[in-house]
Amino acid sequence: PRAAEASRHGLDSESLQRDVLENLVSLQARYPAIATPHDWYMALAYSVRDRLLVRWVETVQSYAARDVRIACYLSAEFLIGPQLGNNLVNLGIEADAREAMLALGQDLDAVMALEEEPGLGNGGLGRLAACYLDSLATLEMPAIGYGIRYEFGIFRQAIRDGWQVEETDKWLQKGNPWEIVRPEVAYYVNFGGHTHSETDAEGRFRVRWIAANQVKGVACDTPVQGYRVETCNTLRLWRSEAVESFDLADFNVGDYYGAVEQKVVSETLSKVLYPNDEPEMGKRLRLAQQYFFVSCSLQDMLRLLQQKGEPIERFADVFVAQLNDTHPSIAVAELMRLLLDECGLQWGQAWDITQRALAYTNHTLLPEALETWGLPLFRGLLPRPLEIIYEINRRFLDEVRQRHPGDESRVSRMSLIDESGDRRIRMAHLATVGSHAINGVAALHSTLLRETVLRDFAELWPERFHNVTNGVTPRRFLALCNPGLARLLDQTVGEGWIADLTRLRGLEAHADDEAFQQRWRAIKNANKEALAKHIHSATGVAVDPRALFDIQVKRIHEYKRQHLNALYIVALYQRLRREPQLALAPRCFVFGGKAAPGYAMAKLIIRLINGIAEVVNNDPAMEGRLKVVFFPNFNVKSAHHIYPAADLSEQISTAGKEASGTGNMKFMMNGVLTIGTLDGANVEIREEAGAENFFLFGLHAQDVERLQREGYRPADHVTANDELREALELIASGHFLRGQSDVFRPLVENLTQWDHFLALADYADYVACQARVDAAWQDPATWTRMSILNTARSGKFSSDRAIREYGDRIWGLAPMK
Ligand code: 26R
Repeated sequence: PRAAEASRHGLDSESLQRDVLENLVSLQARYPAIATPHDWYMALAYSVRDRLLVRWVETVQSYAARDVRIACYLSAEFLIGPQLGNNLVNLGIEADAREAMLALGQDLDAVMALEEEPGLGNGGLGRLAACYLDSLATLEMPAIGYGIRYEFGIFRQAIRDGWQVEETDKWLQKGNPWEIVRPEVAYYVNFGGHTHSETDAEGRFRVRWIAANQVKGVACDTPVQGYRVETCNTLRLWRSEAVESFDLADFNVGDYYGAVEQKVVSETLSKVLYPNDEPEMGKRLRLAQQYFFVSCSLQDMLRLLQQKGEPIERFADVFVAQLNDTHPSIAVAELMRLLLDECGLQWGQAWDITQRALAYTNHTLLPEALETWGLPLFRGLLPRPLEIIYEINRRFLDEVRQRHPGDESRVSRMSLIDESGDRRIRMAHLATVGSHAINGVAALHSTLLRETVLRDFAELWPERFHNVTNGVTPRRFLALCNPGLARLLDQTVGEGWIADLTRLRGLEAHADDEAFQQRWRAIKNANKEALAKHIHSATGVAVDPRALFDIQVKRIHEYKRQHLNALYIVALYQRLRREPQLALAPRCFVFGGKAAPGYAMAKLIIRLINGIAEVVNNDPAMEGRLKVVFFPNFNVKSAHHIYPAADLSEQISTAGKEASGTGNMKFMMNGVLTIGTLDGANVEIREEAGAENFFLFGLHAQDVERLQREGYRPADHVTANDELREALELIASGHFLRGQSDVFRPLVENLTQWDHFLALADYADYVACQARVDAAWQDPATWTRMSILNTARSGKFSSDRAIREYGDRIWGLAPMK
């Protein structure tokens, strides 16, 4: 059907091979004899990109021409991971590419391993956005992802002397073949200055924002190919640049160095991703980043509307924008500003469009992670949006007063401005008031959201509150990263599972089949051997693939309780030392995850894990019994090796604290059993898998809430449990830090005095649960059956299901061919 099909778009291995060779010369200026591995990577990447471009152009054209609603996913983070392998899978040409590269004397896996991943996100929230883009394209739903093209993504984590050390992420150093920069798609964004009211030519009142500064945003596009469909959507990331004419003309005529300095300041805006999933109060640059990408994105949507020949009144019929947490919540004020000040609409109509166009997803209930901005900072940077927020608040609080006359405490609880202490803007309130739909990311989380953080709002507008349980893409996290298992699934339930994960139910019939179990185990063992090699090359530690691989990978945070896991390992270590004949199965504990650079306790937990690893791994008595590994720099790339090789998935956050979790789902798909609390999506994972196929322990969310309300005393648990007390004492003694006894003191004291996340309260039950894990592992038939059933019942956790729910319940948007 396509004119140029023959030349650069053939999907067979011969045309791929020809184009790789051609690109090697024309783009890398190399011939095979002198080509570096990186040259081969680039040549192949460009060949694959060519094959995406045809679909991309046609997809964009069809959205422009047809009467469709477009979902815009606004997110400060898109943790998309390596692109080559995923694009090969989604185009359905992995086997052909392998053949083509082999004919050229290259190994596809080795070539793929060279790719630097774009680490444009911190963890769950950013990776979720990437999974959702994959599903939107696969379901052929019109969508654009909007975000920031950080020059430096999440830092690279090195471990020196057991401590985390942050190194800069230079992902763009060798070029990025997946990106198309569009200098002609650019918008100006205002900062600072003041506002000025005037009456325009038609006698209408208008506000003008006289900015002190302007920055230009340039579109950098990445194609997002759906799985074996014609749709290829766009991820549009904004890069900041200086507006040269601005300062030169208005201020610094002739001031060349001043103008260059201005350029540097402007470019700083998209320079670096904030690595914190912790509150970073008063980070002016972070607010500037948020406003920058939101303003560019909304201006882009207005321009696309115009291109479609649609009037402004139709904005919300053509676009719906999903706010990924509060980071883009300034969109509420910015869309109002554009509609009022730039398009000349009246308040009522502008507000109606804004509310219909926006929807907000909350990803955390932790009070310290709820964004607020101090008024002086906000006013200095965004004077006009602030005026609009005041007016939104005035009208909103009138509505509250009308519904609840005389209830001024409710009014101050709900206000967009927190007036207790220094005045701050509550971004979650702004996002909620400006949206037609608000959702949490797992059933429990959505319930708690309605009952706690947004309780008053849920009472006012119950119909606006929803749940959409998170999901992850089975393309990347099963088909791509676990080819051995994928092949077995193809043979057993047919290839349809990749686009309809509920088909994995067909595995249930084989769960007790001995021959099938054996194949299942063989695949797992091969994956474990592969991970053992990666562990060895990354850490120097030799691990035995026959041991139970017990893995916790996620950001390091007290609420996620890596230290609960660590406490158990210390207790186990002491038990094994005392009773060498103990019949416990050999275990290999693997940890991975980054700590926010300013989060001292999280860094200390990393040091503790490495200290335990050093002692345990060097103790001859532990040989063949216990190993501990901290896998450095956990990211999407290393995740590909980790999830398929795990036996046990640690999901042990304090109940009520983890909004959903998504790693839990990636493990489950790969046939990994969960040891977990009733938190986030664990609740639903257990429901789907069946209680008998899930290792449950710990307090329920209500118990946690009650304990904390009534006064929790962690020391009581220490007194009552000798093993726990001895473990804490051993840690405090400096045993895991070459005898330095002061370093882990803060950690131990924090636990015994405060223990904000109830690790000690859950300790005994966790240990008891680990004993059940051990027993189940000792019977391979039981374990394998449970493993098969976990994969079989993981269908719900596909991001395809989640995106269908967003489409049906929130966006009013259906798949389109
Ligand atoms: C305020 C700011 C510094 C900030 C706070 C928190 C920035 C980033 C975060 C990270 C949060 C919002 C996050 O990543 N939440 C995670 O979202 C996942 C996807 O929904 C969930 O699975 C996970 O439970 C949740 O912690």
